[in-house]
Amino acid sequence: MRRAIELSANGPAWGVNPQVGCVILAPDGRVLAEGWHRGAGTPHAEVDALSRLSSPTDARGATAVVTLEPCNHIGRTGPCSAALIDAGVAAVYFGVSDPGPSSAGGAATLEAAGVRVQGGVLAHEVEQSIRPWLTALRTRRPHVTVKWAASLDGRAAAADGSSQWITGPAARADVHARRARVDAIVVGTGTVLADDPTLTARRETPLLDAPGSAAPSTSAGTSTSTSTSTSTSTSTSTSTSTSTSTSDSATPAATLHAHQPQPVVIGRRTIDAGARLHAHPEPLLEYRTHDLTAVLGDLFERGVRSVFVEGGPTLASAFVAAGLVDEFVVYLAPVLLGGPMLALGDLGIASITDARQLTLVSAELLGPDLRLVARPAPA
Ligand code: AOF
Ligand code: ZN
Repeated sequence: MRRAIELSANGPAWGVNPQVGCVILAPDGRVLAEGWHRGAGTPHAEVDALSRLSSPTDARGATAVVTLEPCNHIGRTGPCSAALIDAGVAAVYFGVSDPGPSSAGGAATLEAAGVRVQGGVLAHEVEQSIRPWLTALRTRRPHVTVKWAASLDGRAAAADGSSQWITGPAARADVHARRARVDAIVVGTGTVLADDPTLTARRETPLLDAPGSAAPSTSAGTSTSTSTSTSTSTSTSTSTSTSTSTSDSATPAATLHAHQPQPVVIGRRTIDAGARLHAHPEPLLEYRTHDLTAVLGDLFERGVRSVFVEGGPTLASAFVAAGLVDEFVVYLAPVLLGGPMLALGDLGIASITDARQLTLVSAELLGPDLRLVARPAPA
């Protein structure tokens, strides 16, 4: 199962489908084939592994170890329960039950066909490896990560509103890597108007960090992007418009990651003021509402399973107040700003007894900065 989890990580962390890995073993324990899922519409891990056997007959009497319960439905591909039964597999070990209402039931189908089935193998490890996707399927809304960068005293901006580059290149590279693992980035209209953010997943070149090296002088930031914003359901947005803008040249050596998350803007003012996110490669989704539950529900219906909220203090506190945050990623820079520009807006907490309790998951130095990851404490 550890190997299956390892294999699963070869697939994309973003997207409508989960990362799944599968190992097929001979009765004597030899590995006969390995497989993993490469994204929606491609074969599931089990079918991928079966297709890599030297001979299809090798599966007879074999054991399949798969991170997720084999599916039982015809979706974009056929049911894996049937594929395993047809191949003659004698035993199936899996980590976590399929949370999908239509795809679940593979274990029972396998058992009914006489296959030995054991679930819950390294369940905790598998849960952690696909936590955002499982959260999304179980709650029927995308997994929500809220991110901010702040001074050591928790300020996100100086008194004049300037906020860019509080943290250093390592922290920024970490943000870009995390953007590349989610389906959408959510911002509020205030942030769009104030910061004119790019919100793409870029990989900073190591050269920028190397001591004594000058930043490359070539500009890669002159491409022009044209975007069409997509109308959301009638209750949330009616806007369809196009914009042309020049991409951010502040990071000349940045390389775009292969996957770009979809930008999502919440609030009225962007649309009304005509402000636009620039240099975004995907259709922009705009929601003229502050009903975050409705927004997340619509995003889920559109196949969005994970979002990264980079919306500034007002939007971040709205997500917190609504109890819609699964994870916080906070970057603290060793600077002091003082003043009122807090990283989080008002949460309506009058007394310390009402404080939101979190569990700190990790604390790590990224260059000169500190990255904290926290999750809501179990009730
Ligand atoms: C995957 N890859 O390896 C396994 C999955 O739309 P479909 O046909 O691709 O089905 C997606 C569902 O199948 C998914 O939500 C999950 O419940 C189940 N198992 N999915 O993408 C895999 N084993
Ligand atoms: Zn399947």
